[in-house]
Amino acid sequence: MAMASASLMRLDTPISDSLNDALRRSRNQMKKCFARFVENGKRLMKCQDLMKDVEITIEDKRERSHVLEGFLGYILSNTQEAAVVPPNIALAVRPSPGFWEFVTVNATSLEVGDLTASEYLKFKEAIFDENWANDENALEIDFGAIEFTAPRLSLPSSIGNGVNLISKFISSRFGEDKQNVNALVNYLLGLQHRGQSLMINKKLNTVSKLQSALFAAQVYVSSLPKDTPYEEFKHKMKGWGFEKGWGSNSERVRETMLLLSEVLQAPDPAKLELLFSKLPTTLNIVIFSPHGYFGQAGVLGLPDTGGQIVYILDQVRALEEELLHRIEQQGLQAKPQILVVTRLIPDARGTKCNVELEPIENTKHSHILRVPFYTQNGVLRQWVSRFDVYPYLERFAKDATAKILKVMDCKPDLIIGNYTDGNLVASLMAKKLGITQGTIAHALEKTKYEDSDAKWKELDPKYHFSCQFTADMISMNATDFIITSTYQEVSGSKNRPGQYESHEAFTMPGLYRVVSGINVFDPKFNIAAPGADQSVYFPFTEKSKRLTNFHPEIEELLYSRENNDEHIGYLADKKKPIIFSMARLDTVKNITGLTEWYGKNRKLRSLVNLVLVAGFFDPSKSKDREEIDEIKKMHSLIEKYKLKGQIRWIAAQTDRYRNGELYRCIADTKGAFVQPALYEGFGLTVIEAMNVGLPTFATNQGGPAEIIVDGVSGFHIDPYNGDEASKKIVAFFEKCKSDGGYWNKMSEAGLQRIHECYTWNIYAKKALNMGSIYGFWRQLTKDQKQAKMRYIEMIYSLLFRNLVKNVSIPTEESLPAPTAT
Ligand code: UDP
Ligand code: LCN
Repeated sequence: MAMASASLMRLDTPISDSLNDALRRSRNQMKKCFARFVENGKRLMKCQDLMKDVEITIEDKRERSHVLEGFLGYILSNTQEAAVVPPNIALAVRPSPGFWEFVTVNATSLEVGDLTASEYLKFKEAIFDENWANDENALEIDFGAIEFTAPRLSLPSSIGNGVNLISKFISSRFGEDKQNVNALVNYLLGLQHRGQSLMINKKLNTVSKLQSALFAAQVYVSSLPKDTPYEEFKHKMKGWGFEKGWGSNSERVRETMLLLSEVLQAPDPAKLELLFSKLPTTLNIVIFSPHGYFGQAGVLGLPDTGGQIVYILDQVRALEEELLHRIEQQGLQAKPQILVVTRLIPDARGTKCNVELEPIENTKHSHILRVPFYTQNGVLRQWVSRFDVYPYLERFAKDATAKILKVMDCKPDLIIGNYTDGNLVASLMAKKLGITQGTIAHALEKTKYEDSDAKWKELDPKYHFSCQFTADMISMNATDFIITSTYQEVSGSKNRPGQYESHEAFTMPGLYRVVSGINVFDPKFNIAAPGADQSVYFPFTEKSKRLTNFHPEIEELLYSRENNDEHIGYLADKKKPIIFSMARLDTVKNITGLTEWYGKNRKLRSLVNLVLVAGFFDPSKSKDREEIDEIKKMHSLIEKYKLKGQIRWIAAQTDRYRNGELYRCIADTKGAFVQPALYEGFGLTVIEAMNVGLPTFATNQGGPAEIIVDGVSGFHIDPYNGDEASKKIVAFFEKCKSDGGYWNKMSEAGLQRIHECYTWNIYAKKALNMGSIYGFWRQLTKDQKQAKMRYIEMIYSLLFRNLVKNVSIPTEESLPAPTAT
């Protein structure tokens, strides 16, 4: 649940006046409705609860739609949450993404009052902890109070377009004050590689000296044949004060010089953005992903080890390729280095997670560096859940920093964190070394669990959300830029707040109240969607590329009759199309939900078989709390709905090449992929399935709702309405029966969507441009950043460190028996 404080976005005209009028016009009905809201006993109501009560109270359909047609309907349908504290009801209204309004309505008099975010949160707290709500000195966190001069976007449609906006802000600052142009000269003077200056040296330490030298040099390079190598005229350049990095030949040098001259003369955002994409600002990158089993083989599908690893490894390959391309164009001989830093797990269970340095496949210079977690007793040997990693992170950050500096033999230019733990460690290291930082969440847990903030005390023993949300808030604020996969990740959709938006204002009664945690209108947000490795996930129609060597194994995997360690259940009718899903066996992935929908829908069962790749079958072999529950649930559903003969449950699969072929074999059956998650941050399996040409049904909760255009490039399903979801799947297969071309049409439309929007090359270009431009922006705004960092340091030292003490550290004995993987 998120809402804006005074420093965040509100509508120009407060809603209270119009709401007053609207309530007056339907006074009798509304009195009954508000009385019901109070009487029904629910203290924290969601939009659907309010609507249900209205439906019960105003029974006559025509009368009801008359009341709801106007402003009242608009307010109630945009209310995300209502805190009922009789006789008042406080409404948190979200008229559009990122915009919030708070009002209170007295249920007896229907009197309306405006509320600030802080006041609204206090109402809400009263439901959970009355003393805390009344404590005048309860801790309030307000980043908006520090950032009151920071530029903000104003249109929801601009959210996620940060680089674009930052170029505009920089341009206007150049226009306002020449001092800011000097900052660019200083930035260029700071560019270096292994102690060697790049672009310019100290000779050109003022704007006017740089402009004059650029003028002279451009006249000279323009007179050279276009392809003259830089080496042939580097002495001449040095004479003016120029160093390497302008381009590999005279033409490129001329282009870059012209761009800089134009920017110095009259700043223009588009030219500025282009200039920064050409500067040699980034040669060495560190990417943090501490938790997991992080490896290149044998780890996928294990608890906590899914898309984040796939994403990072593909990301590294794409970034290295783009870096090599840029370095070549810049005329440098440098070797880019990318280090993915994760934890070293001595009990590696057959994986390479106990190896300190491992080259990354299909790259030239990139490595995984593993650094152990320490406890008082020495190195922590075993895997721990991502929810329990907090006690080890501070020491990990320190050890990792020392190790990285040694392995790289220089400071990195950019640090990118992944997920809560990686982002926190990245923040600690970036602060220590003064380096540009980017963060990636993959998924913020807060929106995955209903009321996870307000009910934190209940959930903390299992999930340690007090640590997680604090760590997330620290790194969201410390970082220079944030990469997100979709728009919805930042600010959601019309009806659902975004993952970041849910951190704008929230409360954890008894701990702290956040009135401004992150602002989704901050220009640090950038959407750069990942892709899928197209050498692995290519269309099933590309017959010559098909990995037919896997076919006998896949045939066995899908259709053999016996149960073994890899599969249970069987498919009696091999001719039916298959609906397929593959995910970690987390509650949120809702694989059990899909099994139940299938079990309940006779028609669906008669049309298709169900194949699932997920987790293990033996709960005693799992170490993960949620996975154990889900395994048990799967077995009971198979029993309850008598699914044997129609379901194949396959254990977690670790070979992505074979998985790629498995998706294609499912496409051969003219089947479909179903992603039923209760919530999905992005959803790489959705992209993988679409890349092979498998028609896809995916959850409407989260990233997939944006990846797929419903009914055009696939289908949305509502995971909270299984009957409707399974009917939608039935309708598809029935239509395929009556219309011979329909399956192919949907398959091709999915592929088209992928090619237009989801490739790694587009991603790498965007990410490197972010590193470059935000590196300069942080210099330009360093005073404000310093003030904010001080605030963050206090939160870290006084809050976070204490919260971490509540997370227990496992002893060897407390762990279940090792899992045979
Ligand atoms: N995956 C896999 N084997 C499994 C389950 C998943 O290889 O048993 C892969 C899947 O192909 C995808 C990733 O793990 O590449 C899961 O990513 P997604 O974004 O769908 O979900 P996450 O696990 O990150 O929440
Ligand atoms: C984590 C998730 O939960 C998925 O939704 C994403 O696709 C994956 O990371 C990669 O970003």
